[in-house]
Amino acid sequence: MLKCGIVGLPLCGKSTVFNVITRAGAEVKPYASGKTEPNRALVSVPDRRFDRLVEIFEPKKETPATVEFVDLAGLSRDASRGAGLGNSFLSFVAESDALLHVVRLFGNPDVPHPEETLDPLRDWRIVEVELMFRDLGVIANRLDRLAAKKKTTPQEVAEAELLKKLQDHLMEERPLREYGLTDEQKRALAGFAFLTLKPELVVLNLDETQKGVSWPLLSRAEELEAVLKEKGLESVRIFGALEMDLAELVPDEQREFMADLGIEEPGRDRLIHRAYALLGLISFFTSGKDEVRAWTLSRGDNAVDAAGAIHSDLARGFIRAQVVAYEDFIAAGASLPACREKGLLRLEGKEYPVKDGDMIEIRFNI
Ligand SMILES: Nc1nc2c(ncn2[C@@H]2O[C@H](COP(=O)(O)OP(=O)(O)OP(=O)(O)O)[C@@H](O)[C@H]2O)c(=O)[nH]1
Ligand SMILES: [Mg+2]
Repeated sequence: MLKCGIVGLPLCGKSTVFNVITRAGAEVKPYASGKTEPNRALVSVPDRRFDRLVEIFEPKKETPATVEFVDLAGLSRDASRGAGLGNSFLSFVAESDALLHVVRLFGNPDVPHPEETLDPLRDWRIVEVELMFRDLGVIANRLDRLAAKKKTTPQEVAEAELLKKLQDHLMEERPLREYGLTDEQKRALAGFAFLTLKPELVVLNLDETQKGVSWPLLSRAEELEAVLKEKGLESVRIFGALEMDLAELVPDEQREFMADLGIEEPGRDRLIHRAYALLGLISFFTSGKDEVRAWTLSRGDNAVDAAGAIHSDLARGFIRAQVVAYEDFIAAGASLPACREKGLLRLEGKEYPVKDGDMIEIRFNI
């Protein structure tokens, strides 16, 4: 199961964002409690295509794609040197496949700010630097251990060389994702679980009391967004507190509430979609009277990977995959025979790269 970890300074609204996404009702509190065990929830990925397939096939069972979200404790300045919850917290970050980095842009005088003032760009940097320090610590440990060895293999010599370059890079306050590692190098370094190599989506948690044109915090948001853009990082704006209330309503009430506030699409859907894409995930569908199901693959996975996601037997006995794109299926009146007639239903071999939205049936023989 792929995991998205929610990070940020204490009291920036992480649990609020977690609740927006998961509707799990995790405790949102005015003071950092020092709780170490994170909240976790599996979230179904909203997908209109999936919903439509359920309407068409009316299956006995429907299984949407899921991603796990993990709500972590606040990361304080100097966490990498043991301050606050320190390293126990950072180990939870290490098991995440991608990070949602929440930055506070709401005023709310009832909620203290760990740095006293509101400065989103500074706050984002504090957390980034902590993540870099943690990666530096991991590298230093490994280099010490390699240096202590009496005999080193050629691979270890090469590893130490690369690690030293990464160390220099981090010392310039640049995250490892900006280093330009090859896929092969990334695979070799996977065991270190470097935090600054993880894909990151920055969530700007806006102030619901300052919506509108003359919003004084807007320039602070834009300042941060400009820096993120330069770094190639994605960001998304949400009204955390507001959307948390929204997520707790039934759909009818939600529509009313959104209309009142002039919100078009719930931040929840946007956040989940962006997180899913951030993780590099795509969905393919299997559909029939028994079950309509969305399966998760990584972008670039092939037809055998798709078979293997369903069952290892299907991968082992794989003959062909029968594939039709969801859009083609709908355009052909949601009829497989019509798709076949029009040549939209294809038979693909093992190497076929699965595309987001493919409807697949695996032909196999065991
Ligand atoms: N006005 C306003 N208050 C917010 C918003 N988001 C969070 N808060 C408040 O800020 C406080 C902290 O929110 P949490 O979501 O618990 O923050 P957190 O980052 O999980 O906090 P820790 O886990 O303790 O680090 C709560 O009192 C929230 O109600 C927001 O968008 N607007
Ligand atoms: Mg929290």
